[in-house]
Amino acid sequence: MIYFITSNDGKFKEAKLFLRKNYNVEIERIKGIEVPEIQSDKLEEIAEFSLNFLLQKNKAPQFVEDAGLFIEILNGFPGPYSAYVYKTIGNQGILNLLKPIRGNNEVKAYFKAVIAYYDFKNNKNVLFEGISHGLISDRIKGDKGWGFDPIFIPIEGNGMTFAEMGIENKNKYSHRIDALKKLGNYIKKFGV
Ligand code: ITT
Repeated sequence: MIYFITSNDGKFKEAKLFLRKNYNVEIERIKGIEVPEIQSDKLEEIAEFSLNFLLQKNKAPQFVEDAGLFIEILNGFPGPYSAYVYKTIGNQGILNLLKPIRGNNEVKAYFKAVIAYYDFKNNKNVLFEGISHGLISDRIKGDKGWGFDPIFIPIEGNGMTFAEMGIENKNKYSHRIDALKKLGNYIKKFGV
């Protein structure tokens, strides 16, 4: 068993389903831990900083994940600031920003997730990265997801947003799963 420390229910559910089904790995969550997040334009730095903070309190097999949505025409915005931007302007705010500049063109974007895992056996941090490429929809579509799911259409998703496809299908294409596969394979090879 390993801990996934996150305040985000959507992330936790997706990871739990995937790791149990594919790697027979159980994850648990400790609620109520306030993890400070540094301001940085690198997801890797943010994730590792949070992990190191947790390790000072509890040396246990555990991981954190930092993720963001990078929109090409906005030079990668909101990227590492995604949680803040989602809270302040939300999906409609992103669509409003894009409206005057998108014309009839596709708006390319990708989600990226970085997992920072503490390998208890070998007493070291290991990072795993995952990416999902896609497009930003011109309107909000679907009610099955969370965060930016209703405006993100993964390349392989037949035109559906993550929020239209639901967790099982989102888990076929998502950045989080891309990173979790690497974590799962690492655990398979080296144990917990
Ligand atoms: P933690 O406690 O794990 O940090 P958080 O929600 O603050 O939870 P992040 O700092 O990694 O997570 O912020 C990532 C933001 O990017 C998140 O709040 C969403 O707005 C967006 N995001 C990341 N992955 C997403 C996904 O799979 N679907 C939809 N939105 C996503």
